Amino acid sequence: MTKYFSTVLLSFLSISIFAQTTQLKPVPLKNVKTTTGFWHERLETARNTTIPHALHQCEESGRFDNFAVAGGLKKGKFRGARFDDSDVFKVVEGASYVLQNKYDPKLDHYLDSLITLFAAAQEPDGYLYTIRTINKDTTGSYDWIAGPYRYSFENGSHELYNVGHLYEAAVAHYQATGKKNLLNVATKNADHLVKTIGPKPGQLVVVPGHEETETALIRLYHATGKKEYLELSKFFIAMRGRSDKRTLFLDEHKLGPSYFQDQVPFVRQREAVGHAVRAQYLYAAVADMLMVENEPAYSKALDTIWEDATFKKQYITGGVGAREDGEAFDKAYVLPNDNAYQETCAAIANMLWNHKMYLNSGDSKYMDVFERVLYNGFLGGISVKGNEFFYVNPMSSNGKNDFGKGTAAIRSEWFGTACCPSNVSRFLPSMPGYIYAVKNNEVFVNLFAGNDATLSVNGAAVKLVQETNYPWEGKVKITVSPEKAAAFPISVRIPGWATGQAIPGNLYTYTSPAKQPVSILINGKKSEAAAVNGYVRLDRTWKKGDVIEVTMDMPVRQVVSNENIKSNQGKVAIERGPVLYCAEGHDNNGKALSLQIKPDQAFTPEFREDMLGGLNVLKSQDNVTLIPYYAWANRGANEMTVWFTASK
Ligand code: FUB
Ligand code: ZN
Repeated sequence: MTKYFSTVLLSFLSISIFAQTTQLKPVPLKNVKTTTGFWHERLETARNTTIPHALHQCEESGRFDNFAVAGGLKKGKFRGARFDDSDVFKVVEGASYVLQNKYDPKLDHYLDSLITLFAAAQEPDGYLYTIRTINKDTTGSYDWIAGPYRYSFENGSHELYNVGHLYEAAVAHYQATGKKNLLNVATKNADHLVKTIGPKPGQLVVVPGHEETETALIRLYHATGKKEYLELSKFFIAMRGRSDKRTLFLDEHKLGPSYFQDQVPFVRQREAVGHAVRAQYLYAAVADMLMVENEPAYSKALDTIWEDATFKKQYITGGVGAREDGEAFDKAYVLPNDNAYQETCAAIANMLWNHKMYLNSGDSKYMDVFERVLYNGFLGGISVKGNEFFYVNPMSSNGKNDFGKGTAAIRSEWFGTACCPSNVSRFLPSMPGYIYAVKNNEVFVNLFAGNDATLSVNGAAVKLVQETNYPWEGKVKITVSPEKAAAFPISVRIPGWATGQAIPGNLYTYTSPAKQPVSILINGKKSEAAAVNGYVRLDRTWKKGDVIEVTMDMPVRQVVSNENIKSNQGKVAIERGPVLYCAEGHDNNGKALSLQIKPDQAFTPEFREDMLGGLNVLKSQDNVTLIPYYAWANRGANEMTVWFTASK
């Protein structure tokens, strides 16, 4: 790098002496324990099935052995693909959340044995990437993926992406156990990056080909206080769109630089483009950065990109990335149904991004998107039993054609490229961490799930007990118990679905958007507080055992798409509360695709305890039965559709 360039870049990075801003803080996962209901059952499934299953798959596929071989503990060859280390780190992250939910000495011990392998595989200077360490002397076929030297073909190699997941796992593990064995591996690697990559003379100028490291470095900074991690993340963000100034990417998808969000510097980006997981991990990292330093140019880019993604490029599930080629965002309103790509990882990335946007702003619209993805786009990615997955998530299926990376039209236990199952494994057990947020002395209740939580409000402990049968019923009871009687506001989110707005923007709208009644009782007495900006704010002196009861009417609603979405013209979808429904052939005499729905067709919810883990089906007079979209493809291949022809 020329002296001139390094000076310009250093000054670009150091203009960021911005004032600190006050954002919302999530309530640590350790302080929120699910107790009963929908999410409690899913967390139990994660603990008892998903995590053990994912660990087993990593073992069987050679992913653990790669660390043992790289560390000289075992003889053998590298097995798998260059991004496989990341799956192991993601599952360890998920297992650490499981430990945070409920300590399990066996799992703790098992993780320690894996961490020993990671430490062995790490090279003396901190570098960690099993494929290169094992194939040190190999040239030829490995060159194109790993590049001739460290970080030379970053997008192909995933060297930085992999260690990003290591950092996230390390922080989660440290929070779970208080032990630094994994954190030490992570910081040794991050210290190596800080030394090797950056704008100073003699350093490599490279950025992650697959974003993730940016957000992970900020998380590691928060856990360790080491400012250099934040600075390196800032460097990575600042260098995007300056590929002429650094190591070239390998354009394997021939989609050009926008595949990597590398078309122009981030501050000039205005649209959600390229690989959907990469893109949203970048946007999430910039939102993280905004929580440390208020940079208006970042906010402007982020807000505009968010509107582009949410108002024009999002499926009704909250899933994104319509296009298979490049696993990418397509053009505005191009959202096909049968060949929707909608990678499960992209749904997870959308939640992570929206949650950080929420923490920055306190705007409930981001939690509306989050909740939509949570119950639909995300949850559809894992089977009800917790051991089968979708990588690709279509909106309709004829029950025959292959649409995914797995077997035709059914879920798979694992994939060669296993980013989705490992991502589900880390996200699912982290869910309780998204239920609450606190800003100074104000408590925000954002999601509804049976749980006991302890929050710190102005330095004093407040216990909240939530009881609910959400998402099947719209009634939520919250018992508030501060240590001592104290005055503070509790803001309860009233979801968009309850106030007649399907989604922020006008991509999807209810055919009858009338507001439904929301009732609030405090200690049995009606509260006059109304929803403002998505929250009812209950500001009073709370004392031990005070009870808030929120009841939201949950009618079955028909949804139509913005007319620009060609694939949905003349079609309707059905929702109730946060849950999107679909028809599956199993419940409708083998038919789903040809079903029609009348404008006034009435559906009645019916709870079926025996079916697919227990759920509300919707039944109409003419015997059409709908199930939640998330629960499809759990009974073998069959027809399925979300969008129905609207009959007259
Ligand atoms: O490249 C790593 C992961 O594999 C990406 O996030 C997924 O989209 C898949 O390509
Ligand atoms: Zn994936």
